[in-house]
Amino acid sequence: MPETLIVVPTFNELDNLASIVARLRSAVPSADVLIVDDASPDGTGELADRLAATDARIRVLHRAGKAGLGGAYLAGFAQAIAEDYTYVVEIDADGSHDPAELPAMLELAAHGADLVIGSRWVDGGSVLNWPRHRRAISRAGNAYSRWMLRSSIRDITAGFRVFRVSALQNIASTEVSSQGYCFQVELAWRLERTGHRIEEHPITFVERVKGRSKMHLGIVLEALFRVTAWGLRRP
Ligand SMILES: Nc1nc2c(ncn2[C@@H]2O[C@H](COP(=O)(O)OP(=O)(O)OP(=O)(O)O)[C@@H](O)[C@H]2O)c(=O)[nH]1
Ligand SMILES: [Mg+2]
Repeated sequence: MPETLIVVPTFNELDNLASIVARLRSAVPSADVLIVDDASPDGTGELADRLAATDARIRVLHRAGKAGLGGAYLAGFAQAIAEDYTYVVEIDADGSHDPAELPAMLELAAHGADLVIGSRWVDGGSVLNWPRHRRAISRAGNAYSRWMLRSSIRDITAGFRVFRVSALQNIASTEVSSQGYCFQVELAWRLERTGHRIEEHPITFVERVKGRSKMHLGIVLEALFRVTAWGLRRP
């Protein structure tokens, strides 16, 4: 039975993809890598095909156009479920998340965690090269979500994660509708609410050096709006 599928969503990551994939392959050689590219105009999809052609553990899912991070991950999760993987990993392609942390995160999952979050905001975690306003947005977003959703997760917006596939199946991922940070909040909160075991592993998050961020005000506002709505509806 295949064990671990690493899903790498990409949109215009031409300068980052080869490096992150090489680092993943050396950090967790037994894991399979699925690149989910949304028809990046810069040629990231073609580069992904070339990487896949030289390595049987690398595959590419091409989607027709930019349809958001949430949808890209749901497509990757569907593949992990269909092919009976035990764990599925989320990681950014831009180098912000260090693949060298994955063995420790997978170990926590092997010891029973249903979701392991690579966390910036627990003891030992940190962020490198973020301007003050990015830190403030992340900290405030986490504090607000913890309070509004009565969550005890310190970094609920984090995008570096290991999920137990069977736990994801439990929360009917087809109903997950949000994007961006909100997608991450929604998944973690649903698992927490339904009694799944969640652990946070401290990481050092490094701001991307190459390529452009896809973060924008709309993503922050969506999260604010939805977290508020979920919190108010909470029984
Ligand atoms: N397939 C796909 N990938 C996406 C989409 N939007 C973002 N991504 C990828 O998702 C990952 C995270 O996106 P980033 O632009 O780094 O966003 P971020 O990490 O929230 O923001 P920064 O910290 O500023 O980099 C990267 O690997 C992106 O290429 C999308 O619509 N489709
Ligand atoms: Mg990033």
